[in-house]
Amino acid sequence: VHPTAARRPHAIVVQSENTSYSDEYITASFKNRGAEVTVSDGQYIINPTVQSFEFQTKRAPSKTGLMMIGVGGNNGTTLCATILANRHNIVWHTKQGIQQPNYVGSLLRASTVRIGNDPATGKDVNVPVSDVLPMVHPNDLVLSGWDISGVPLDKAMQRAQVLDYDLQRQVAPHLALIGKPLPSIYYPDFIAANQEARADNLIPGSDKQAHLEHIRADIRKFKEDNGLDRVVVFWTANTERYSDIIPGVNDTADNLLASIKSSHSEVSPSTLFAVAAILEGEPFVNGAPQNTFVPGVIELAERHQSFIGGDDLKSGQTKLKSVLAEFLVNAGIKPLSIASYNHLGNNDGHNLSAEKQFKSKEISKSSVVDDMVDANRLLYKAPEVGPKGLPVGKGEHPDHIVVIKYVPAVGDSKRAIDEYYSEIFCGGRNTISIFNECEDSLLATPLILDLTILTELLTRVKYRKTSGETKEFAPLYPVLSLLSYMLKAPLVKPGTDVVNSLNRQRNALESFLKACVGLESNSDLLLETRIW
Ligand code: NAI
Ligand code: DG6
Repeated sequence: VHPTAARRPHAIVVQSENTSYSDEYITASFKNRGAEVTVSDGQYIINPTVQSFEFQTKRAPSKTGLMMIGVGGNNGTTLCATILANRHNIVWHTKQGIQQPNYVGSLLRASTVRIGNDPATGKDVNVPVSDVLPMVHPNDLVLSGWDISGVPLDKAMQRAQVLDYDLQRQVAPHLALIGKPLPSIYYPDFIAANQEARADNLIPGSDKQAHLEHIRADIRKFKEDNGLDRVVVFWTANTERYSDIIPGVNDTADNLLASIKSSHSEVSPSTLFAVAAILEGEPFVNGAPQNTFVPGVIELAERHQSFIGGDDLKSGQTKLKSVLAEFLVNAGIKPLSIASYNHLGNNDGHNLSAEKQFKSKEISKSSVVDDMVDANRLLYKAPEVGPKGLPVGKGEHPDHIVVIKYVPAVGDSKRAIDEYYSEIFCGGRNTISIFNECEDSLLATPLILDLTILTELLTRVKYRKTSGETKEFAPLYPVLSLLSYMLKAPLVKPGTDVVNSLNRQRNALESFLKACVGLESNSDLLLETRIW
């Protein structure tokens, strides 16, 4: 057991008839309150609804492995090095002084949630988010992964040029023990041609079925060798181009499996990794923007009840945008244009300098303001209604452009400039310009940890409806939209709305964690402070 792994058995104990504890489970009852709204004669007719549920959370966190695809890249090596620095309590010298390892930037390990008031003082009581339910500690993750580049991780960390020299120097021997990434699959058509020089660590051949079996065997072996209960498979490799969605090829689970058998050219490496994880019953998270989750993958995940989440880590510029755009629209101010530019000089930037890979990133970076705009039809005109009563187009929307340029000199220190140009009172105009130095991999790494740890937790949570006929506890729906806070273009259950607002995403997550221990959702009503 690592020294930092010592944990209290019950960080939170809820004393209520809604919550019960056994050695194995925390069980909590929960009322899901909503409202059904219909429009009649220009009036909104609202019927409040309530459904009763129970959540059952297995208390013991799984012994969890994290297998990253792209482990030899900037994110992969930064994550491995910083976990090792935390685990071995490596401190290092910077020009400012001595630096301790930490998990700053992790929602789970470095932010808190309000759980109530101290009756003696009336003050809020806040606890670390990671204390609400039992979660894996990042130091305990067992690390491995694949990379098309065979450079061992200690050298790959140096190549990434992210961490301070003194940390690199001390952590290198620990990283060297992980050694060389597992060989991976490389289909040159999916990533930029400028990546070819890295591709020296490949699973031989071009038979996609054989590749799938190889990856599945890697996952099984890693699990067995390390006595793991759970392996989270995480794509933090290069951004791929979009795959074409072709009827008969990748539109259903069976067609996709057949296309893998026939080595169809439109099956991407990331889709193959997702299928391997699903067939092994292990969760898969996509940290990049491409459409790994073609319809056939989602159907396969449903069929195997295997968890998936994505797409694309939301680290710097887009995270700020999801807050700022919401702030403006919710303040009744109308953004007319959002112009987002950034330049960066790491290998991600090099790959994104190719048009098709840029396109994938452009799509994920552009969708992030849609729901805020759609929610305010006072500011933005709704779409016209067509002859069949259906909306035509998307309605009024701010102009929104995304530009990415590759400037090698700045390395991993991406510089992002955003201009928000808005209409204010009586035809006035307001311009907000932001310069944001996004230390790319240092912002992204804690998100990978949060996604991994939350994903593992969500595999331990089951639910059942208790209104009507009570059924057996069942796992959550395979698409883990509760991960949305960390993702630019959240994958959601087909047919349901995407929520991009960072506040709403966080609120959903906090409310869910609280519901699992029988606590009420977040309320800022604070009635006791408003009444005598
Ligand atoms: P990177 O280019 O440093 O690392 C990617 C690694 O993937 C490379 O080592 C490359 O050799 C490897 N790779 C490429 N194809 C592979 C395959 N088929 N199998 C195994 N390995 C493969 O990139 P970085 O900065 O680590 O980012 C990783 C991904 O995460 C990119 O897609 C990026 O767009 C995305 N991302 C990064 C964020 C950040 O702030 N760093 C934030 C949001 C997303
Ligand atoms: C250029 O934007 C490179 C990208 O990979 C980003 O660094 C990454 O997607 C993070 O983007 P953002 O918008 O969340 O800072």
